[in-house]
Amino acid sequence: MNLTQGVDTEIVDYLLSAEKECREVVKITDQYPNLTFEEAYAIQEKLIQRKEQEGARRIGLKLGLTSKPKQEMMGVHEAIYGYLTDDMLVPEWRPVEFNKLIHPKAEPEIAFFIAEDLQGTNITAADVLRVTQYVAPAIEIIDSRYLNFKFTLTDVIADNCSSSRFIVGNKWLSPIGLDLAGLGMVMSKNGEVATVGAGAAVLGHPATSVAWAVNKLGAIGKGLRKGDVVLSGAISEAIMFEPGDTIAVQFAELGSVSFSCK
Ligand code: 0L1
Ligand code: MG
Repeated sequence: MNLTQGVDTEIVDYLLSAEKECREVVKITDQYPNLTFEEAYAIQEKLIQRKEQEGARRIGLKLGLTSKPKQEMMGVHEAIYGYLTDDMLVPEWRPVEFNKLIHPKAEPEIAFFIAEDLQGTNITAADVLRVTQYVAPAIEIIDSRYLNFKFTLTDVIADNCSSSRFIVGNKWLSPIGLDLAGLGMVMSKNGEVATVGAGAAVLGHPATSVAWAVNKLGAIGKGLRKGDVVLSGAISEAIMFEPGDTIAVQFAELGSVSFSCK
């Protein structure tokens, strides 16, 4: 450990107050340049535990940096994971409140609903699909707490991978028989096409991405639990939005999901 005792708690306080007060802050590696991935995940865990102490419930997992272009941009070869809590879930009919966020961006995702516990270190995409009751269209709102959305990998891991909100559409399908890699997607802003993509943008197949996270968790004795929801990773780049905007994501076969911002 490079961190002296109590520094992890200070960092958690720093990031949580930035989130609560909706203000961006200088990235933590400016002060702690030698922070390791393990330490960053330990800070993330402490941050989620603090949210739990304050009443939030852990309801699943999210994957980040799952596209090769984004990994190359960050100079990394691996995805990252963070946790979803119940207060991040926005019902589709409720507007997203801009004044509770810092500099949000929306990205299209496929959500997995997990029907059985899944833990291990040799988990495959087939194992993930076997325990997935439904997949559904989703939008993740990422809102890095760092100045100008600029950070290193350790910064973003500690910041729970920029997690902020997510919205799930109302069409839920069994993944059996669905070509999730070939599934086309169009994201629009106020009716204008903003980005397009297909499920394969997520590490070749969204279930491969979920399997990667389960194996990472397995290495530290953790796993997915029955009832978890998993956001498998962005299918295209994220787009900015502001009050008055409506973002919609339309999938072939899997239906659509949208939100309005007020
Ligand atoms: O969910 C994501 O893909 C975001 C991961 C963190 C990187 C970012 O904030 O762009
Ligand atoms: Mg995401």
